[in-house]
Amino acid sequence: MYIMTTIHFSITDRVGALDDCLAAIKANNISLTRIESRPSKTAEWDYDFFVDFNATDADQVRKVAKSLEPIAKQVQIVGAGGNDELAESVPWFPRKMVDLDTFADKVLEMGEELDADHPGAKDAAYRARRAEITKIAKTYKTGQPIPHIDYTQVEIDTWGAVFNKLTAMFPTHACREHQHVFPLLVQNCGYGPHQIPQLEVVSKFLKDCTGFTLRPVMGLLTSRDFLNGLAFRVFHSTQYIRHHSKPLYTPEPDVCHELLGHVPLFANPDFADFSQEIGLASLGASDEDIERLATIYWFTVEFGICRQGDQIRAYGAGLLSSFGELEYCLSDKPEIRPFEPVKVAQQKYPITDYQPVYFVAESFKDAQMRVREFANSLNRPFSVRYNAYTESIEMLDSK
Ligand code: HBI
Ligand code: FE
Repeated sequence: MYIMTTIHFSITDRVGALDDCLAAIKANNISLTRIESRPSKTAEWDYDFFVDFNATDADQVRKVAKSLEPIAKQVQIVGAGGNDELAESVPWFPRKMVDLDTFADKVLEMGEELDADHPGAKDAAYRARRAEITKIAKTYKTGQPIPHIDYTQVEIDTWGAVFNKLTAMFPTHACREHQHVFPLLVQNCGYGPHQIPQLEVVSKFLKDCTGFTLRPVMGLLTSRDFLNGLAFRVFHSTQYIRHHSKPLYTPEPDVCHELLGHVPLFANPDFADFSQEIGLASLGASDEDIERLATIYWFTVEFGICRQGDQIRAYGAGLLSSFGELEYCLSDKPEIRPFEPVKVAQQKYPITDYQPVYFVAESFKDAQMRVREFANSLNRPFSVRYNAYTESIEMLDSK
């Protein structure tokens, strides 16, 4: 396994300065995969360089850094593929949209290997169908249209059962942003009880609304990969559907959860900004900070509720796609606390039961501001910005 590495260094403008640095790297028998430069923010006429290469081991990474030290300034290992031996460095993160292609075969659970308690675990035909659908995600590359799926009648009936149950509750339980977008999805994206909308059509719609796009995914990604995608306004979406024997239950994300729960909110500009804010904070974050950000994601994008006038409504996709919990979360049974990221980040939560605690956001803008403040308090040696024109991450001043 190669270690995908990024090293940063600065040089003072002089003829041949970069050449010397590249020669030092070459002396380690390494070929670069990318090099980026920009005028330094810290000293006039200095230039920052970011070089990427695939190292064979941690030792090689350290050697390259060492050999640059005498001839460059501020030599820093920015990313080393999450390698533990280089724990002092910043974990690797995607810098360009195409870097997301490397997540495709890193899923935690795959359709072919369902847990024993999954409703479809003993259904060979269901497992084969899952494998057929997840193959699309496995081979998908940035920029391609998401292939069309001809859903079977059984699959459509499952979707229809979920669709009818949930849409009956949206007027009284969903936040106004969700309710505002839903009719547009019916008009433009084929939402309705008699067909399962295609990801490609939905992705194009979202792109027009907020710049968010969908990317097919085989199953659960690691928190780091999943959150990193949000920095690019990319939402990883499953394309398969839950087992027909239990239409109102799924132990994992499926196309009902994505399309009915997540998609309507990603069409809202404030919510899109909020989600990307979590994504940007996750780039190169430490494992502990990823855990904190994943918890914040859990209590907002998945299980968030918000104040709207004198009422409380659901905006989390886990709530909006669950018939039982949507009812429960607005009842007087769970505990409700204000959305304060520092506290939210420490909250323990069950994954399979209804949540005992929910956090109320005052608005998506307010929540975004609070998350930004929280992100600034995390210890990361640099800050990042997304450049939508080049679909890439720019690294700002080393802190
Ligand atoms: N992966 N495909 C996928 N979908 C999710 O909703 C998802 C994920 N990985 C992690 C995750 N959600 C969250 O629970 C947080 O850990 C970010
Ligand atoms: Fe989800």
